[in-house]
Amino acid sequence: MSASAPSQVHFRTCNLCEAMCGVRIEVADGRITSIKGDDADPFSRGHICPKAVALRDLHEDPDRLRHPMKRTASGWERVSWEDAFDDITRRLHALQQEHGPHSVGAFLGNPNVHNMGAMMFGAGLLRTLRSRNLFSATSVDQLPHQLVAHLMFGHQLLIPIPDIDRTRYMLILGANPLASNGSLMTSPDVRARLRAIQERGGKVVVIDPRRTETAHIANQHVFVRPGTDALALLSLLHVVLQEDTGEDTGAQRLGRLAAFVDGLDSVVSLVRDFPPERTAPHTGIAPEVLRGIARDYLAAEGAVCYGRVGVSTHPFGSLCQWLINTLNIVTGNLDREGGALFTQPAFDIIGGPRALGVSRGSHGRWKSRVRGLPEFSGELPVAALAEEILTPGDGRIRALLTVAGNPVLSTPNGTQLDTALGQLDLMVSVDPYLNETTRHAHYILPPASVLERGHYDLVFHVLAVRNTAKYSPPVFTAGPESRQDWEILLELQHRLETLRDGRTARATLQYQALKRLGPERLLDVGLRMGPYGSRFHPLKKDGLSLAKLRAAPHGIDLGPLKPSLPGRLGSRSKRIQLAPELLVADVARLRAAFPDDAAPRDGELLLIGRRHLRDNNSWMHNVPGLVKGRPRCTLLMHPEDASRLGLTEGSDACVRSRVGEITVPVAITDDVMPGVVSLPHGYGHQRPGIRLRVAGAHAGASINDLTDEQALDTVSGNAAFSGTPVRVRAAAPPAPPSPSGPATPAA
Ligand SMILES: Nc1nc2c(c(=O)[nH]1)N[C@H]1C(S)=C(S)[C@@H](COP(=O)(O)OP(=O)(O)OC[C@H]3O[C@@H](n4cnc5c(=O)[nH]c(N)nc54)[C@H](O)[C@@H]3O)O[C@H]1N2
Ligand SMILES: Nc1nc2c(c(=O)[nH]1)N[C@H]1C(S)=C(S)[C@@H](COP(=O)(O)OP(=O)(O)OC[C@H]3O[C@@H](n4cnc5c(=O)[nH]c(N)nc54)[C@H](O)[C@@H]3O)O[C@H]1N2
Ligand code: SF4
Ligand SMILES: [Mo]
Repeated sequence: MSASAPSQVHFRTCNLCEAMCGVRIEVADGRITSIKGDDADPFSRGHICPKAVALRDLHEDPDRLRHPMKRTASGWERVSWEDAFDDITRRLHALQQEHGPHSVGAFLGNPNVHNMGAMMFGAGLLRTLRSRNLFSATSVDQLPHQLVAHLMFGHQLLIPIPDIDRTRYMLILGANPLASNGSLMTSPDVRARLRAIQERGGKVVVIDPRRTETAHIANQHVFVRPGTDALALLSLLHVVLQEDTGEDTGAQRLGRLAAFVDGLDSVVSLVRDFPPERTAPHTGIAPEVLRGIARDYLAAEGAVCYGRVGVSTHPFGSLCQWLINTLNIVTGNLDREGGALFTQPAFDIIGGPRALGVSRGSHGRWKSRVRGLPEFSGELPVAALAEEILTPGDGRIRALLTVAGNPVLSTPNGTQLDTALGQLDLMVSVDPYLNETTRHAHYILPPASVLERGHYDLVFHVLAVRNTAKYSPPVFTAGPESRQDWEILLELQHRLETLRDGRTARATLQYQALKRLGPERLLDVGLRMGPYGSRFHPLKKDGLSLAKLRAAPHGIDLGPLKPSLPGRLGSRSKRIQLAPELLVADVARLRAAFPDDAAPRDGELLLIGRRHLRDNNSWMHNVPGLVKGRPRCTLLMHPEDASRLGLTEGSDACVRSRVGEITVPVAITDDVMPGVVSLPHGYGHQRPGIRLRVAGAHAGASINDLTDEQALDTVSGNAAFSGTPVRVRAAAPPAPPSPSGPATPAA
C-alpha cells in the first residue's frame, strides 16, 4: 500500500458492470475513505449505482483469497506460486500427452471482459492449450448477438448500438437497463438517458413478460409470452413490409443502405406468413398493439429496436437478434443518427491490427463430441460442458481451467455440472474466491484485487453509446507476493509451451518481451495505432496515446457515434447480409415449435430470470451493503396463479423442472404475466465448502438448478433460460428450524 495521509484522490472507471461509470476514490493511510461519482467524467457525468462502493468492500473482503491454495486430503493449504505453477503445468502437460489436447478444457467467465490484462493475455493461453473444449459465459449470454453480427456484418463484434441520446423511439425487448445498467449498450445513467427520450417528445416501449423497473418508466409496456418474441418480430416486419402503412415500400425505406444490403426479397417473402393475427395466440400480443408499435416506429425521426439477455438466452435467440437488426435495417434506422450505429473505439479490436484484435468469427468448424453442437469462434456451448466431462470415451475432458467464472451457478443444470466437476483429474481456478465452482478446484490461483491493476475497457468502448476513452491507473500497488490475472495466464502459457516444445530461444524472448510490456504498453500501442492515435493522426503529437489518457484522468470524449457503413463492415464484400441462410432456415424450427393448433399445456408455468441493481451475477453477494434488506431470491408470481396453487405471500414454494427442484419463498405481484414466474440468478450459496461468509447467510437457491442444459437456441448453441417449463406447489409445512447461517468455511 503506497498511500499515506493526507488523503489522495484517484479517478477511475468502475469495472463491475458494463456502464463504465467514472468514480472518485479517496484514500487516506492506505485505506479507502470514500467512493463517489466523478462529476467531471464526460461520459457518466457523476452517475454511479450502489455497487460502486463495493469496489472497496471487494478489495478489503477478508474472504478474498490472497495467495495460491491447494486442496489436500486435510483441507486447503497455502502454496507458493512457483510450486503451484510447476505442479499444474506438469500435470496438464502429462494429461495432454496421454489423452490428447482436448482432454484439457477451459471456461472463461464474465469478469474477464472487464479486465484489460485478462483480455490481452487470455487468448494466448487458450491457443497454447490447442483444445477444442473451450467454453465461456458468452454461450449463456450474448452468443446470438455475436453469431448474427458475424453472419450479417462480417464481424462478431460489429454489434449495432442504440443511439439512445438521439433516438425518438426506443423499442426494448428482453432488457431491463434500470436494473442491469445497460448491456451491449454501455450507457451510464441509463435512466436519465431514457427520460431524455421522453423529454424530447419521443417514446420508450418495453416488451417483456414482466413489468420491470424499466417498463415502469416507459411510455408503454407490453406483456409477451416468454420464448415467443421471434414471432412478434416477424409480425412487426410483416406490418412494415407487407401492409400498406401509407409510407414507402421496404426497398425505399432502406434509403442509402439499399446500395449495400443483400437479401431484402427473401425477408419480404418470409414475413408474408406472419400477420399479427396469426402470432397473437402464441405471443399474447394483440394485433392492434403490434400495428400501433409499427406505426409509431415508422413515424419517428430516428427509431431503434434493442433486444438483450431476455431475447438472447432464449430458444430463438439468434432469430430474435437477426430480426431486431432486420427491423432496424428495413426501416432505414441502421447506421443513422437516432437509430443504431457502430462505434469507433480508440483501441479498435475490430478494425485495427490483427495482432491486437478479435477475429471476425467462425461458426461450425467443429462440433462438440457428445451432442454435436457447433463451435463458434473457437468455443463450444457451455451447456455441453458437463456431458463432455461425464461421458466416457476418447476426447473426454479430464482437466479444467476456470478463469473468473462460476459456472455451477451461472450455467444451465448447475447441479449436473457440480457433479461433473467433482470427477475431474485436475481442476485449476484463477479466481479470488472459494465459491460453488472453485471448491472443486485442486488449485485456486487468486489474482491481485481490481484496485491493484490499471484499467481500460477494451470491450465496452466498442459497445458504448458514445465514443470515449479513459485509462485508470491502479489505486494501490500490488504486494510482491501477488500476481495479476495476466501474469498468471502468461506464466501458465509459457510453462506449458516450454514443456511441450522445449525451451526455444524464440518462445523465451517472446515471453520475456510480453512480461516486460504488460497490458499498459500494449494498450499504448493499440491507442497509437487506432483511429485517433498519434501514429495516423494528422497532427501526430495531438493523437491519442497512453500518456495522453494519463493526462486526462476523467477520460476523453471522442464524440457521438457516427455513420460508418459500408466501410466499417467486416466482410470483404462490404455488404450486409439481410437474409443469412442459417437464420432463414431456422424459421422452420420456429414454425414447428408454434403450430397454429397448439394446445395450452395445463398446469405448467414458464420460468424467467431477473436482475436487481444490487446483484452482479453470482459473485457480489459477499458484500454486506449489497445483500442487506429484504431477501431478493424470491419467486415472483401472478395473484391468479398463486391463488390457484394455494400459495400466499412469503410462503415457500417447491419449483420443479425436468432437471431439478428448489424451494423458494413466493412474492405475489401482477407485475408478472399470468402463467409466468421469475427468479433471479446467481444465488444458491448453500453448497458446502465455500468460503463466502456473507453470501452464505443470504444463500437463496439457484435458478440454474432448474434450467435445462438441453434447452438451447440450437443455431448458436446459446443456453435458453427464458421460458423454462416448471411446476410449482406449496412446500410441505416447514420442518422445525434447522441451524442455518453462514456456510462452514472449508479447512
Ligand atoms: N445489477 C446488475 N447489473 C448487471 C448484471 C447483474 O447481474 N446485476 N449482470 C450484467 C450482465 S453479465 C449482463 S449480460 C447484463 C444483462 O442486462 P439485461 O439484458 O438488461 O438483463 P436483465 O435485467 O436480466 O433483463 C432481461 C429481461 O428480459 C426479460 N425476459 C425474460 N424472458 C423474456 C422473453 O422471452 N422475452 C422478452 N421480451 N423478455 C424476456 C426479463 O423479464 C428481464 O426483464 O446485465 C449486466 N448488469
Ligand atoms: N438463469 C440465468 N443464468 C444466467 C444468466 C441469467 O440471466 N439467467 N445470466 C448469464 C450471464 S449474462 C452471464 S454473463 C453469466 C456469468 O457467468 P460467470 O461469469 O460464470 O459468473 P459470475 O457470477 O460473473 O462469476 C464470476 C467469477 O469471477 C470471479 N472474479 C471476479 N472478479 C475477478 C477478477 O478480477 N479476476 C478473476 N480471475 N476472477 C474474478 C468471481 O469470484 C466469480 O467466481 O451468467 C449467466 N447465467
Ligand atoms: S452502474 Fe455499473 S459501472 Fe456504474 S457504478 Fe454501478 S456497477 Fe459500476
Ligand atoms: Mo452477461
